[in-house]
Amino acid sequence: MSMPGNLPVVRITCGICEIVSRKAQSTGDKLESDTSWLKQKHHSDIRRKLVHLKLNFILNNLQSYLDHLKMNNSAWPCLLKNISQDWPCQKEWVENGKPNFEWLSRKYGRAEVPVSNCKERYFNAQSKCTMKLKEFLDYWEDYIDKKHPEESQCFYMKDWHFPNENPSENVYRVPPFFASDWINEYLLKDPSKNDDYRFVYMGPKGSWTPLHADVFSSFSWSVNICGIKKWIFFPPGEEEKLKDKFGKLAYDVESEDLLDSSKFPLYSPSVNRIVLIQEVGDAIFVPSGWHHQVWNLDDTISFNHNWVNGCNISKMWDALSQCFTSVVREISDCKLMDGWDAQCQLMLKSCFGMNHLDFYSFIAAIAHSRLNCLVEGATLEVNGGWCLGPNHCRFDLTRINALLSSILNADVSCYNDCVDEMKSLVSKIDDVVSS
Ligand SMILES: O=C(O)CCC(=O)C(=O)O
Ligand SMILES: [Fe+2]
Repeated sequence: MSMPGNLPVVRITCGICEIVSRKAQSTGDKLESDTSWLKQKHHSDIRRKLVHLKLNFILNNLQSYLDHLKMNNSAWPCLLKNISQDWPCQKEWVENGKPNFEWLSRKYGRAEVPVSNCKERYFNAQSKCTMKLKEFLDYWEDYIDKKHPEESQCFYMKDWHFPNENPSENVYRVPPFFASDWINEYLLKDPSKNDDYRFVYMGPKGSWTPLHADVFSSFSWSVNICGIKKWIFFPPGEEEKLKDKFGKLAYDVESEDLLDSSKFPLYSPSVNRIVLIQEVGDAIFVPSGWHHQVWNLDDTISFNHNWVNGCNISKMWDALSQCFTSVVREISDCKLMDGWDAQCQLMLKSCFGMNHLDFYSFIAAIAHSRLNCLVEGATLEVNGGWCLGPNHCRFDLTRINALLSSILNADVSCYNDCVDEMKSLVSKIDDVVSS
């Protein structure tokens, strides 16, 4: 794995390093090749973590990505180069490095799209509305013509389910690294669900996404076909230091408020973080549970998916269990009322997006498709037209069995009605995997 010499894009930094990095930039140094800052005493923690990483966060091929995952147990963000050059949207949606407003308006202008107002906070997110895509694109073009004035509105078109709404258009292809994606595979197999976690984001320079961790504790990936994004990642656990005295997560990690210890008592500039700059054609891999904040440093269009597979399914289960615990705590005073269990499941679905039975149906469906492949000797075609072979099916089944066995051992009462079905699935998997 070598680091391309002409790409001064990766900074691995703590809050204090941000200061170092700004200094280094102003003197024209390439910080990524200058690791002297790591020798400073206050970086011992980062240094320890980086010893085996050799500062390699830019990866050039599938093998380096697999090495990265193996080395870091999927736990570190990374950036993959040259992903979108063959995508039709790279040519059709972008002209001279800017969105092709005319093309996008003509083809998709009538679509109703979700838009966030980046200057209007709504609790810990941004206020949202819907617009016709044409209306958004007209606003954006005008904003560029006026040179992105500070005082103007800053709208960001986010979470447009483009592939779901345009199923016959193959404007991009899921990169092979991200092909094993149980959630979208499951949802797309059943058109009645009419849901997916595949999105297009379009935002002017200055638009941004507040600090958050992703739905279901999933992975996400994002590819820019136009523009530049700046990502700040916080390793799991560090977000505790980004909470205010009421335990509420910061909205903007770059806000001066964080430096006020009467508001954010646990914050210090040395909170560990990784900063990555994503340029055109770059894919960013966001690991499960890493909080992140994102800025569009230029007019940017990206494709994003959330995904779960055998590597992070146990994290999704942990997140569901944690959400269930909070629901139970919240309505514990009504425990003796009729229908309390059902009410907990209803609330779990509304705050997590799935209840216990939904989760089981999801992993059971994934297990059955893999069992079918192994028993029938077939290959499994997944999102992007990639095929998963028998070893991959075995890997997925092994992970599902580990999870189901731990759920059965923990005696989770919401599964009382399907314990027999779960046990029989576990033993079928054991039989097929060991044969
Ligand atoms: O690009 C953005 O503004 C946010 C993307 C994001 O949070 C993600 O892909 O997980
Ligand atoms: Fe995210």
